[in-house]
Amino acid sequence: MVVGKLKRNVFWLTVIGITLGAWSWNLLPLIIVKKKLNKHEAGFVKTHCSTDVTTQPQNFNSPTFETVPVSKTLKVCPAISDLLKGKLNVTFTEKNTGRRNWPPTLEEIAVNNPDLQVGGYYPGPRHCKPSDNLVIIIPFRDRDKHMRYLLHFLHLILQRQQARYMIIVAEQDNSAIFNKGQLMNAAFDYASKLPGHDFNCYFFHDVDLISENDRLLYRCQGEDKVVHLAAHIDKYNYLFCCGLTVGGVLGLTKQQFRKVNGFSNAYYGWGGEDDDINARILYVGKYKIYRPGEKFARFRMVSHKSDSANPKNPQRRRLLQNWRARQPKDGINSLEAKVTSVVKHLTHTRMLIKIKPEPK
Ligand code: UDH
Ligand code: MN
Repeated sequence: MVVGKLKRNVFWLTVIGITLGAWSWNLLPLIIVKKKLNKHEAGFVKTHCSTDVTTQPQNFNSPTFETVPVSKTLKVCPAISDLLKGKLNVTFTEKNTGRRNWPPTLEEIAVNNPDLQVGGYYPGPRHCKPSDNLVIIIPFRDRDKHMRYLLHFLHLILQRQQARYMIIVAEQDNSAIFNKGQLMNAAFDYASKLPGHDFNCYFFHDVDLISENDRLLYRCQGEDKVVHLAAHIDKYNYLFCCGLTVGGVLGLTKQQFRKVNGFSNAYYGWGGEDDDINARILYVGKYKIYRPGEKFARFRMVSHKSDSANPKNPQRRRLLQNWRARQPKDGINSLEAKVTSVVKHLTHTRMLIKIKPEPK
């Protein structure tokens, strides 16, 4: 009798044991999955509000998903950005890039620079305030390929330098002899009056020059000196070219450019306008010229022939001799060029400019 009761108890205990064992064994994987899911979801919920956590694994460190607090009292960006790379691979040969179209199209450049705003305006990094409000002015006609090289490299360089900037391409609207000074003065006039902006630093930039190092800063250096960046160019074996000139890439503050009355409007064809503003800078503005050392200040020029509608100006030496007499009334205060259209691309603002015809 006692033995029979014992047997029955063992039987029921075994049944209960097996049932409990099977139940917990079945539950175990569910508990593990649940734990994993909770951990996974927590990350997404906190960082991204993503809708589909299972099919879209995201990189939490991706800058696209970074939530940056919007603050009106941003700190000034550090003097040297920590995004700089140093020496750049500047090449104009397709096969060195592994890409099919080189230089990239304007559309590709826009896609590569998703933070650009219409008109080629970059408002600066989200977490700090750039020191300058910078404009890059590019005198231009019929150098489409050069422009795409420059826009490709320059946007990346300026954004790594944590600049706030706009790029303006100042294009002559006819096939008459080129007048670089009038184009650059007209673009300065436009940019300096643009509502909603207060641009204080202007770099005048040949379309065919590309900086080989992003440590060369596109930045104004105070009111007592202007900045000449393009002193060492591969085409001239990186020798400081041509003695006096400030050609190629030149930066002035708004105040400095106004003080010297901008560029002369009188130089038609190649040469002279840079020597002329060099004299204005030294003797009217009494500014120093800051030239960063050759270690960083190195440029490549896209190779080109001289343009038939930009022949050497035979008058350039004669004009330069009387630069001082002309300076007070030849410049931004006497500009007669007319802006015929302004088109705002994502990558740049394109101005078409009708220059004053050359006096006969
Ligand atoms: N520019 C144009 N289109 C022109 C002429 C000039 O866009 O038709 C602009 C452009 O920004 C260019 C700048 O003006 O970079 C200066 O003109 P340039 O590049 O012709 O001047 P550079 O001093 O030319 O480089 C030297 C003469 C080249 C002769 C080469 C012979 N091997
Ligand atoms: Mn050139």
